[in-house]
Amino acid sequence: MNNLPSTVSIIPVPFDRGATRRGAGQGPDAIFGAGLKRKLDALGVTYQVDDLAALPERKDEAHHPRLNHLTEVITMNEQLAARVSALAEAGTFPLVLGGDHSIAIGTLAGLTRHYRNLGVIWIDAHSDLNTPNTTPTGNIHGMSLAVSLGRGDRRLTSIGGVKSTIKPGHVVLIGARSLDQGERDFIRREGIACFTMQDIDRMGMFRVMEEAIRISSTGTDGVHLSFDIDSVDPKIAPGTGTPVQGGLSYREAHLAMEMLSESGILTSAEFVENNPLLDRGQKTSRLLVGLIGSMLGESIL
Ligand code: 6HN
Ligand code: MN
Ligand code: MN
Ligand code: MN
Repeated sequence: MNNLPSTVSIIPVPFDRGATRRGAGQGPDAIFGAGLKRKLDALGVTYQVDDLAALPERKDEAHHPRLNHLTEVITMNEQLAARVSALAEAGTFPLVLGGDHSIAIGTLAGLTRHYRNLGVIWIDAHSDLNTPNTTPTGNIHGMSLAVSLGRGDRRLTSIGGVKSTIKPGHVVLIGARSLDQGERDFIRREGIACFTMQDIDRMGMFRVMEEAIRISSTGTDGVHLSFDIDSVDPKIAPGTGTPVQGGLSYREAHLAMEMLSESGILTSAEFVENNPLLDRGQKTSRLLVGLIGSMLGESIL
């Protein structure tokens, strides 16, 4: 079974101002260093590498309470939204490499300029549903999904200009095990599908993914995968800034990617929060290359 997208547009986003710990900005280079191109070549995937790397990192002059590095986050995400929107419009499969998870704001803003009813599969230890009113840290990588649902500071929700809004019923969270109180309230209030680690323990990853694929692809015209590497257990993926124990196993993560590949529903993806400064050798970057391979059709047999 092989549902390869026609052309994959790889967009490296060397940005880490949405998080406290620096280092995720070196995530894209580390994924290339761990053999991403070799993997895609071996799979026969047609791809091009886009260049956002030359982006100026604008200095934040003002202080924004509860919105750390707001200026840099806006500058980066406006440019990312424009690129992603153009690449989706051209009919390619945007594959965004982070970078911290605040870049999902730009990715999703770009996609929703193109898709009117986008489904989102969000695999993460966290839910990134904070707003300036609920955030415990002020870090924008903990707010990106809320922003993409139209909640939070207007300077963030307006990124990407005229676009459709993602509907809470088209979003699926997988792997959650560290939620802030405001995020729990958000999930309940909006009725967002959330498969926690406990659900994965009880149902098994196979059934969870069947449900996630059904929910995200029903009534939608595209499905985006937002994969935060901290969803995987830190023993297997140590190179990440906000690790939480009790995460996905190596096989659970791969099974999720394999099932997404077989389903053929994905129209874009991003892999974020890879921090090579915190990695043990290339362990986490290599895992990411493997997961991207599985998502793009690599099979065991
Ligand atoms: N991520 N909930 C915490 C916060 O600061 O809002 C952690 C966020 C982590 C974000 O891993 O993408
Ligand atoms: Mn199209
Ligand atoms: Mn995240
Ligand atoms: Mn996370």
